[in-house]
Amino acid sequence: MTHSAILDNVKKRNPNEPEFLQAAEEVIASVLPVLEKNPEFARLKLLERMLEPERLISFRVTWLDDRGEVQVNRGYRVQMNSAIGPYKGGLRFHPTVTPSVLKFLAFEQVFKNALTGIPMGGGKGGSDFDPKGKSDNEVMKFCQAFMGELARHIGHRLDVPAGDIGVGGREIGFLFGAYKKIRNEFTGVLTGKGIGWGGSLIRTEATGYGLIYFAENMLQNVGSSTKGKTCLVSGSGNVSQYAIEKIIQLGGKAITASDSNGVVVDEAGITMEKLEFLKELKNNRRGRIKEYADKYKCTYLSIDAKAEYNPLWNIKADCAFPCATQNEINAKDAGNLVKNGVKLLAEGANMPTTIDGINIVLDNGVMYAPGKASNAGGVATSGLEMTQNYMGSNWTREEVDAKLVGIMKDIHDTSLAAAKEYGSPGNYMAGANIAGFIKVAKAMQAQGVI
Ligand code: NDP
Ligand code: 2IT
Repeated sequence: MTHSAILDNVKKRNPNEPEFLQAAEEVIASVLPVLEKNPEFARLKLLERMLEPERLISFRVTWLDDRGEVQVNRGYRVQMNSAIGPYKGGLRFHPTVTPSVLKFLAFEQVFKNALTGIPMGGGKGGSDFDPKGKSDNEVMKFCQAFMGELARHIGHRLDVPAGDIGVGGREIGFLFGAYKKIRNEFTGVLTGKGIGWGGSLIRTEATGYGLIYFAENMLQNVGSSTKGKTCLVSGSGNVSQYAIEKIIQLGGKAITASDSNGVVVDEAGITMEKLEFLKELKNNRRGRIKEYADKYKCTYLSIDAKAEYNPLWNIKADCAFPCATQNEINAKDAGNLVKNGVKLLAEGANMPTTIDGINIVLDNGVMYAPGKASNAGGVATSGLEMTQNYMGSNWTREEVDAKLVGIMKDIHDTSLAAAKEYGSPGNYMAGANIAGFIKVAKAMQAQGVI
């Protein structure tokens, strides 16, 4: 089948799922040369099979808020592909969560997890529950109700969820407690657990650190490094915080952070001390980023979600690291990045750049790393957490960090090699899609038509 025939078919089957179709379109275009070289993959309809979730679970979540009012949310788990290992991927709690969003995330997760070299299949889940403005007690009540249903569908050898937007250490704790109570077993059914009850050192830092390790590999590949580079970072959550930390540690200068309301531009550079304030503000007080601008007297730019472009991507810099959410860089933003001299765009978020945006940066010679390669450090370290749980012992901080550094280099090198082999030298997007696809395709081929 041609690119457009496969894509048309996916469109017909998933008519109201723009995010899923966007993720699918990018991968289909990248892997066509593989299907041409391996007609057996095409005959077995491996790509078509990968585009269909093995299982999609949707359930009602009912809970009582602090006023005693009944609240009704929707919960989901998309079990996308288990060819190379148990389903693995995060849970997202955000009002924008829909089956389309979770299917795009689960689909990308399959390729990302394959790239890590750790045997993990792909999945994603979550709810339209909005943790913003909720008390700890309400978040706990919701997590317990959510796990009340999810528990029957997951397990440490079956499906191992973790965090994503709106799900951090607090939520994983409540979810784990609920699972343990329901199933009466202590297993590594979730990752991102606390240190002291099954968690791995470095898991909290891993996505952000891994992103900057990946970018460092890209820069070193062209004889440069992070040192001295001015960097734009979006978001102010888990991924952003540790991306900023690693940029500082490698001698770069991070000058922005944001939340859904606005952007702070700190021309002097975010220091470790300012970053501690940001972590306290976001993780403990759960406040808004404007407080940072007020405290450190720097520029604050409001974000208007309906505006043509995001002011964050219209600032002079060398590198850009989107770490907030999907489609935060559109074609106009991509044009602004190019205009402002940005030479490297590496994605911490999942699918933060639209297809038009990607084409613009690639056409203008910007080095571009897709999230499924550059943000894979988080799930890779989740894989290391699973391994430690299975072994029943723990690695040190240095051991886990060294493994993370090695995995990011491997993903970098594998993506570049696959891109070259299939005729798109230097194109990390093509390379990551191809390398991830081949790994999963071979496993599916060996396991028969199921
Ligand atoms: P957090 O919930 O910790 O932080 C999310 C950040 O993004 C917040 O600053 C939030 O601002 C902002 N944000 C969320 N939605 C929007 C939106 N619609 N518009 C503008 N800003 C928004 O999440 P993470 O840091 O964990 O995740 C960030 C991204 O990284 C996501 O794309 C996620 O899928 C991806 N990722 C996460 C991994 C992980 O290990 N956690 C691993 C790999 C990828 P506000 O507070 O205003 O909502
Ligand atoms: O998008 C992602 O890779 C994550 N949210 C992390 C998933 C995981 O299982 O650690």
